Amino acid sequence: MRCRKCGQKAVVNMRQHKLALCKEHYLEWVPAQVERTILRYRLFTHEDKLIVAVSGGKDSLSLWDILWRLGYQAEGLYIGLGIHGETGYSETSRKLAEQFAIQRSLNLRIVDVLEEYGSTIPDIAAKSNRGRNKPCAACGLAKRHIMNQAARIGNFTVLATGHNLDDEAAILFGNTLHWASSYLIRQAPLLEADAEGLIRKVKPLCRMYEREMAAYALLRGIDYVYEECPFATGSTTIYYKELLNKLEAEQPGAKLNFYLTFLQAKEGGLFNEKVDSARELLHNCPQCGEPTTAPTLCAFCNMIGKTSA
Ligand code: Q46
Ligand code: ZN
Ligand code: ZN
Repeated sequence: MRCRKCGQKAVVNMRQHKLALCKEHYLEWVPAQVERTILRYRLFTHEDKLIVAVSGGKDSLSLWDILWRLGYQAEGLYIGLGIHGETGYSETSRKLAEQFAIQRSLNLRIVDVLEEYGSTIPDIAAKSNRGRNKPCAACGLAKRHIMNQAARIGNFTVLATGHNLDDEAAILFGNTLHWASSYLIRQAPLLEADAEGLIRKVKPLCRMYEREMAAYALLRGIDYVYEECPFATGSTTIYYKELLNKLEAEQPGAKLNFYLTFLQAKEGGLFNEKVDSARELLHNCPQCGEPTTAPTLCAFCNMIGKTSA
């Protein structure tokens, strides 16, 4: 297999794009694809001040690397969840995120949940009855809260996350199975900051296959945490990813097509009449100042309150 650009030996073959590339051209191709997504969906410009949520995994670190190479102003945000597992998941991922930032002289902000709120995510989940077996609901709530708050306090204009095509297609598959219209309306590469105190959220890797990002991290020499969070095993999202991978093996490009035609249908007016009325009911949480629709304290402060009771 030869590189389509230079005829040298190809190291990556993408059946979904009918494209094979050598290392040098692959490392050029990926940032160019991400730039296309940024421009196509008007995610942000070079004037924006970005904060990238980094977990220490291949997607978020590669995203930060690409944004830096493309000349965007991007700082990192690492959230220490206090998840140990067998391999010291949180400790390893923090170390790799810090090492990545030092190597490129980039600024990494760290919010450690234990230091900041007195308990780790698994403890918060157990004490607040939000996760009997899995702390994922509490973890998701805490991450969304901390990301928005860090972005707002740091005067960032955009929060970028490393969701790739496989993540987005699996979420879309789940939302479609349940025809979860309120989620389908909001699933997009860009979520505008449409209320005071909320930050614009973007997913610049939404058109990149997980496999493409793994190849990018490997060829670029990015040292990332290989293990998934120990609580990720057995999740519905992973099951949907496996189903979609089976489909993709039979029909290369099916995943990308599923996601892109969904975005096109939305641009074409699907879901247009529905308005998200919850946005209109936002007020600021009296404890932390974050926007919330809850009647008094926001869901996060409520959850944290239960851990100290
Ligand atoms: S939600 Fe659940 Fe993830 Fe939090 S506890 Fe781990 S698996 S990290 S994306
Ligand atoms: Zn080449
Ligand atoms: Zn609050």
